[in-house]
Amino acid sequence: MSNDKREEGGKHIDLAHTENPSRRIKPPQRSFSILHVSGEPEAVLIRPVKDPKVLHGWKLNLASMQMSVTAHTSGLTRIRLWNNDMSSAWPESWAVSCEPQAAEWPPQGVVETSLYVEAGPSPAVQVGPITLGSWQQHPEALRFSLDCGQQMPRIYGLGEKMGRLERSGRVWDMWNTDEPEHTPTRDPLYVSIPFAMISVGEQWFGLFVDNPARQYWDAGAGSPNSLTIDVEDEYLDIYLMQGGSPREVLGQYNSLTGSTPLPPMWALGYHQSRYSYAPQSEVRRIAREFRTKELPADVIQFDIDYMNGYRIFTWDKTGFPDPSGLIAELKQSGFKVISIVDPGIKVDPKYSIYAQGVEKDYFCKLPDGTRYQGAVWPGKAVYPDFSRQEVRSWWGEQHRELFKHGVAGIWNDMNEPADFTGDAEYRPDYTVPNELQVATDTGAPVSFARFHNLYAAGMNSATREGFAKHAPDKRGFVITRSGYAGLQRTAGVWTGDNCSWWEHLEAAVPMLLGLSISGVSMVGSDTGGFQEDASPQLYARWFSFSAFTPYFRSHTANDTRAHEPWSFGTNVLNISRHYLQLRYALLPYLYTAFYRAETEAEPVMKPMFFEWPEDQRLQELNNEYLFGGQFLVAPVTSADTMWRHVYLPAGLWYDFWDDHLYRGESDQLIHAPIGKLPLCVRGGSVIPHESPRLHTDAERKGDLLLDVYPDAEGQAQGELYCDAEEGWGYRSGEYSLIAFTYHKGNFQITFENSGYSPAWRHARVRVHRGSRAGQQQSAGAELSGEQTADPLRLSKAALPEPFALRGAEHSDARVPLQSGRWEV
Ligand code: MIG
Repeated sequence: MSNDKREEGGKHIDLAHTENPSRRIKPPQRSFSILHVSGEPEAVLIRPVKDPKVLHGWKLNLASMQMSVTAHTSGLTRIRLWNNDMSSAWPESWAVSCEPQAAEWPPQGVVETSLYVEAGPSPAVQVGPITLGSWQQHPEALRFSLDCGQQMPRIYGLGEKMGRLERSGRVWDMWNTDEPEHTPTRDPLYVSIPFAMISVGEQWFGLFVDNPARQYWDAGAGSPNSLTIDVEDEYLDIYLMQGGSPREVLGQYNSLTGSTPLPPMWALGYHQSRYSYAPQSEVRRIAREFRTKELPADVIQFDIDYMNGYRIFTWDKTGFPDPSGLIAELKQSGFKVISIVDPGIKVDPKYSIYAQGVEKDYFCKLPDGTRYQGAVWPGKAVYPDFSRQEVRSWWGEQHRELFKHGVAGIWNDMNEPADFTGDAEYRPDYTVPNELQVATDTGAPVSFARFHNLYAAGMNSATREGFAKHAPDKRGFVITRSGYAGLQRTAGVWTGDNCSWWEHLEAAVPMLLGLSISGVSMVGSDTGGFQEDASPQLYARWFSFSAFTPYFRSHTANDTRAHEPWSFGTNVLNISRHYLQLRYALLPYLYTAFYRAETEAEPVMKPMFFEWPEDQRLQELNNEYLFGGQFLVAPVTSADTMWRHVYLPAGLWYDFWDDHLYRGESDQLIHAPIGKLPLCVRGGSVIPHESPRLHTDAERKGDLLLDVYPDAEGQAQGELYCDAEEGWGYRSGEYSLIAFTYHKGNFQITFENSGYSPAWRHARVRVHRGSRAGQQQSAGAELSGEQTADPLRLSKAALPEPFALRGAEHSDARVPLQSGRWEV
């Protein structure tokens, strides 16, 4: 694959890099030719409905290709195009976990727009205002377009990308890449999810192109009313979705690719990491600091230096002589361990994993049958062939070495896969060569060019097999750097090597939102930034933001200043503690959001347009979002900025810190000194929370807390999900789902499922009345007084109090946590 590259005097020149300061990658210039139909449609599985052209299942021969179209009553259409003489099998789809069942016919109402397939020299599939067609071919790729006629689509999704939440006007590259320089136009990064939500007028569609080979998505850059997609393979496997809202379209996508499983509760706690905490005395010191400073936290992560010479699944005998003892001791103080795993296996005949893999023939090979050797941290390395079930099981098995000592979670890094022998300048080539082959279980080898984006998927499912085998009673927890569509079933994603830059804090918001609406609910960024040294102010702002993201971890590189909550002085320590306590207080709320992520594929972090698709002001809003369904978060992402502009959509909104009431559909300027994350609660909410603990294994004290924020009609509702917080009992009904409703002084609790007795016997119900006082006159006033002199000098006492219980008007009642109705 040549991307603006040429050889010059034997030296490899990357034009994209040398000629364009942003190193923006353009798809290769190829001249495609039109695909023609030869002959009549064959195997017509057509059932006409209103119009004879409305088809159900349909297949025809093109000159050199075949095409099939299958429509489902659910609003999902699948279109496949394949080469008659395709040399090898398709790589298995690892994205689609369950094929939709053949729909009943005639459709039961869901498909409102008819589906047309125009047979003719240039076949086209038409759904409402959308036409899929212009099929073209080239020896190296296939191309097609999605055309929206006279309308300009808005395009969302596409997974982990830099830049705006609304993706149109650019060409996007789907090619998993170890790219540490996340500048605004840099693309691709580590994860490829070729799925977009497309809004045309008031209608919502989804497009998923299920090909793990490289894809280029021209999202309205060439022509504003269409998308043109090049896939570097001999087949196309396309799903077109149709729904009444973005939520419905995402639901369709999730019904194909699966949802994010409920994590164990501890994984929602705080994770502390750095490259690397080693030797073990350093790990102990970190754990101790958390406890002496009374900082809630659940996890310490072990980066690559816990290993013996970067040999995967080994321990450094000098630095970590007693992993079992260490991990048991950490457990005493409420810490779990997540350890990093890389795919590259050191070439060392004395290293048993290498020796076994060689003997069993488990590593990727060149076409001439020799084992490919690349290089990663351990020096020369080989890469397991994760396309094979046998290899995945073997890899899963190796986790025994980690789990037997008590490791609780796995962090899969470098799985694009990165290869240091590749081209470090042109990062998409910083990987194993495309000529490599994976053997697959079909018996037909597939070139790495066609498998590349699935490599991490294979590694992640192998990790899951390890959990299933060696820790079957645990839910397990996997966080990955790379992945493909459907990755949410096996892992969460952290967004890789950002920098301690304000720009990267700002970029993290749309980046995490893009992943969230591409099916991945468990997402987070390196708090404080990975490369470079955070300033106290940046760390404090990033920390408060991350407390309101699904995966909450601080991390930093090996050559930077310390990035622990106490590394930036007392003020930042106080701010960090405050947000840790808030995070831990809200764990019941967050856990409930994750229950909805598993059962209803509802993203935990949601862009604003997702909830209010009709509000024009929200269509391109990058810097506000919903956390769960009820908190609006508007982080401050620039230095020395003490006020934040926030647009509030329809409804009634409560300032979380002082209960100030805002009418919706309004612009607000909210006071936001360093210690204050602008946060609003949606009127009409009941928020379940609890007294913060130091870690999630600690005993619970006190009642369940239910804060009620009535809407303009005096009503509110909320819910709480609870279970054993670990293990699989919940899948067989051992959980409770409790609904709360409030209406003008009446509070009702309904156990919709009562398979698990909640830890709380009572609930304290506090009804907020909202404060009419000017915002700056309440809690903010104290802050502004202090921060005018020095915004970083923020004493513990001056931090805003959560849930506005200081001074603000509210009522307070204690009720038993059981189904019933009370006056509050
Ligand atoms: O190329 O294991 O993104 O989080 O600390 C660096 C060392 C390899 C990259 C990961 C980063 C991790 C680091 N790894």
